[in-house]
Amino acid sequence: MQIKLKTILGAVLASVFVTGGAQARDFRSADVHPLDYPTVMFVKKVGDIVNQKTSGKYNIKVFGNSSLGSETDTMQQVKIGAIDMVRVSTATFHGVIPESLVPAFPFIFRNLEHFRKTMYGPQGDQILAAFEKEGFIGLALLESGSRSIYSKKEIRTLADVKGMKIRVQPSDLMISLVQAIGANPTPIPYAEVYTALKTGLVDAAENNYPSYETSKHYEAAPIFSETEHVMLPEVLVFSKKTWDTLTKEEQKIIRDSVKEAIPYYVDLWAKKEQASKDLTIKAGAKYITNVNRAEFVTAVKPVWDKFATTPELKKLVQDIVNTK
Ligand code: GTR
Repeated sequence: MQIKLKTILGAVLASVFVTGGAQARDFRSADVHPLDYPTVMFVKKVGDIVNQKTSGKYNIKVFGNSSLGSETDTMQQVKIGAIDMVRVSTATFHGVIPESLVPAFPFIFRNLEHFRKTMYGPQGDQILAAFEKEGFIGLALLESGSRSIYSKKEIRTLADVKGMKIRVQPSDLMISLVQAIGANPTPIPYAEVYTALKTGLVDAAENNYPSYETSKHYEAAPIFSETEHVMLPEVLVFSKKTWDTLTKEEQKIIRDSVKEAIPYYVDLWAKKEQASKDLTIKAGAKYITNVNRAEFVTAVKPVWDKFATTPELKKLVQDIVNTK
């Protein structure tokens, strides 16, 4: 706790400094991933562009490796303006912003192209706009591959996961998803999952290739079974508290810079997925591809009905499904 307080204090002190007479400012952004992970590199890139467009007035400093706290902690700190920005999984907002649930509906995206058309398109904009009423400025949704289950055993059928203890992100939807496939969900913050797998607190976790690799989860759970049950996006948000202190022009610069950096991220992400897969295979991980996905699709269908609770959410779901 003391270490965390020190880090936060350091972050606050580092955020305002004086260069050449004009006051310059670093926005502080949090991430759970290491500093060379695509989401972190993306936010740094946004900072470079903002810096250039504001002639050095603003930049972004990213605090990675969960150093400012878990995704839930940092989301709350952004709400009160103690941190300016955060990049988290949209799962972090499931209990706060109902629209953020929809892209986590299991198997809602047919493929990456479908994801991109909707999440970088009108439905993504609708979801981002919903953040504002809760004190956040939604800046970008980002692709994050698909999530699959990994453990010490091979998973091909529903029978294989029955009764397994599976770590999930702290989200009611993710809990329901794992219950729907007949397993036992355990919500745990990301930074604690490695130990949970190592000690046997859980039998399995689920994530994409880059997280599987960089977190070293593959050491404790060397069999990655491609269930591909969800493609939920990452999200970058800005604190409305800080945002409201900026001029309209500065706000536009930040929004434009985020848009400009997305192609850089998409390229980085594709390369990282491949590199992570290669690295884990070299380290001894095994990938199971012949999963009976149809069984999983049927089992998780009730999750859609449970979380599409209003006419507005049902319409958002339909708009995504109907996008060809
Ligand atoms: C990763 C995601 C993180 C975090 C993590 C988790 O894919 O990028 O933001 O949510 O999953 O499972 O906790």
